[in-house]
Amino acid sequence: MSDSLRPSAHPPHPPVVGTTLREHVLLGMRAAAGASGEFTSLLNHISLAVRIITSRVRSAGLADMLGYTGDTNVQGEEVQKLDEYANEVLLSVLERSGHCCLLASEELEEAIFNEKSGKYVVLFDPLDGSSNIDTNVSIGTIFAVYRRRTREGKPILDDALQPGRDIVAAGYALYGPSTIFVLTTGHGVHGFTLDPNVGEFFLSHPNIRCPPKGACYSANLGNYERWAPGAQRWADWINSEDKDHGLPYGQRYVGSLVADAHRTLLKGGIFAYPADKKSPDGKLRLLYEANPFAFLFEQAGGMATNGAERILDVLPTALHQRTPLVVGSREDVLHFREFLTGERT
Ligand code: AMP
Ligand code: P6P
Repeated sequence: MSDSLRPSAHPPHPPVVGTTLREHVLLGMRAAAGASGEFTSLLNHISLAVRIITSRVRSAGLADMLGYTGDTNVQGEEVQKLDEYANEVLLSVLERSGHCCLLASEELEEAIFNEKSGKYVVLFDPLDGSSNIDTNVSIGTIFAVYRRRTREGKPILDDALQPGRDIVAAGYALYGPSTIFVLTTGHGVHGFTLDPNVGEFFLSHPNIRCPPKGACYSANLGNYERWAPGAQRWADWINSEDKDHGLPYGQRYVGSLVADAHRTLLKGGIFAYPADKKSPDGKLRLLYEANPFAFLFEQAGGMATNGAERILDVLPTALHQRTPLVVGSREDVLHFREFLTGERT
């Protein structure tokens, strides 16, 4: 048995560059006392769905997958062909896995329940950033996995409405120049890059840590006039000249949460989508956008807030509820919160 597969005592599954995602997940199973293999199989099914989506995203322009289906989704947005396709792939692969008693997607108004299936709940945004699809800008898939709360019988909506702190796995795929799969199962954050010639993900970013402070902020300043005064003061501050605090920060904004959050996770800094007069509850979705990234950032030493409280402590009340989202380096997110609460003016 190769070293990379040898179960080790601590830490649970030490990452070794060159390890495949499959091997990494297998090490995690061996470190989880009493694991039946269902969770491992579920993660491998999610990886399969992402690889299938990748193949279509890569050839979208050729496969006449650009443009719109003419439908609108539960969010009232025009559905892109790739959105629909990615959603279908995830639903099909996860249903066939036999491990999911509940599936919920940004593309579906209602959750899908399967009382004959397993003990896991998967909430996902099948293709985030879809407005960028036709301009060949990076897009992504985001997911969160929970254990069902109800012990037996029919799963219920409450099984999906769990706080992010109870996540058992969270991750995303970023369909950029390469496809990267970033995953946490509560033992740190690890990134895997797809080798399209092999069809496997290989560990390329072991133990991702979000730097304690960054030098870049990511926000849609087009919303500035609609922001609360505290958020406006934060923006004025971070754009001001103050060499002692490394100001002004650079500004980067792709408009795809997965791309902006991934850069912030690796390089540090802050991504902020505050509430505004047009979106008083925020624009991003709590269950399958904010919570997965909040869990990932905290696992990587970063921080995630809605401006008032820790994102992972928010008790969900509806599948598609929105939230303000501010994630990034601890120091940068704390500064934002100080402006929003008035501690800093
Ligand atoms: P299972 O019996 O396979 O459903 O696993 C039970 C629990 O053990 C899961 O909910 C995880 O918390 C943990 N676990 C199992 N397999 C893994 C793995 N491959 N990586 C990390 N944690 C795991
Ligand atoms: P805005 C993409 O449509 C998305 O849902 C996220 O991926 C992204 O962070 C946000 O909306 C961008 O919103 O209002 O800046 O275009």
